[in-house]
Amino acid sequence: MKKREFLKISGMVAAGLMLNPLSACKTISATQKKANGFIDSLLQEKGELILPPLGYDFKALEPHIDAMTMEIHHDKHHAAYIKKWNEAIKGSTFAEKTLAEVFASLTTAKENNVFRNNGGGHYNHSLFWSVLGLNNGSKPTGKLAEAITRDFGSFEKFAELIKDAGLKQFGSGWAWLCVNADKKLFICATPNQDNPLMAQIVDKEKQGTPVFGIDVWEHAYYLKYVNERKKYLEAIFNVLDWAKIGKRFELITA
Ligand code: MN3
Repeated sequence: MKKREFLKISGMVAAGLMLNPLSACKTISATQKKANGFIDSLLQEKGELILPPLGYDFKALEPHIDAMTMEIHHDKHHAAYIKKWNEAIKGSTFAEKTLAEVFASLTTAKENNVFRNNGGGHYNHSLFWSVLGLNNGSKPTGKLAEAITRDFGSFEKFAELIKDAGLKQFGSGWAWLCVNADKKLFICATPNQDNPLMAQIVDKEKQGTPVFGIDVWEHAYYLKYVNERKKYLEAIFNVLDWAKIGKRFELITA
């Protein structure tokens, strides 16, 4: 497929996903659905996947996250997860399951690895792209701000805890802000492309719905920050779009 056709189709698919009603969230307003974009509908995808567009320029997060990193991260790394998923999904036992169902039924069995790594890779990155944007030093507001204060004491304490989770994740992985079944916020980290939706893979205390995740794979920061993951984690706090994250939090706790 030519690049132009591919971009056109990806755009059409993303637009289609945005228009799809969220079956599990019938009480959510149209404004909320639009604001949250395709990310929740993403869990309803089945079978072959298409790389979703980034939604902004590669240079949009400069100087905190450089354009080259964003381009390689989206166009090479994320694209590779999709390619490998698509090669494996045809005729597999997961072909008729939604991404949400795949995550819930994945086990640590070796034959699950291709779906665990590449399905996780697709969802985790799609969520990551959807919450990034220059925040000009802003902080969470509204219900998210209240929940952060309630569950962590302060925004500063929350920031310290999630950066610490990212820093201490040995090797590749993700640091997450999640909500549990009681709609309380918690922070955790998972290795590789695992995520808190993989209920049979992650420990019980890490199971929940991600509000957002921070990619701590070296490919997310090595070009600009080399081996200094701590500096990258500080930089990420300049590009967490709290308006988008706040809307997503309200959607998943509604
Ligand atoms: Mn990555």
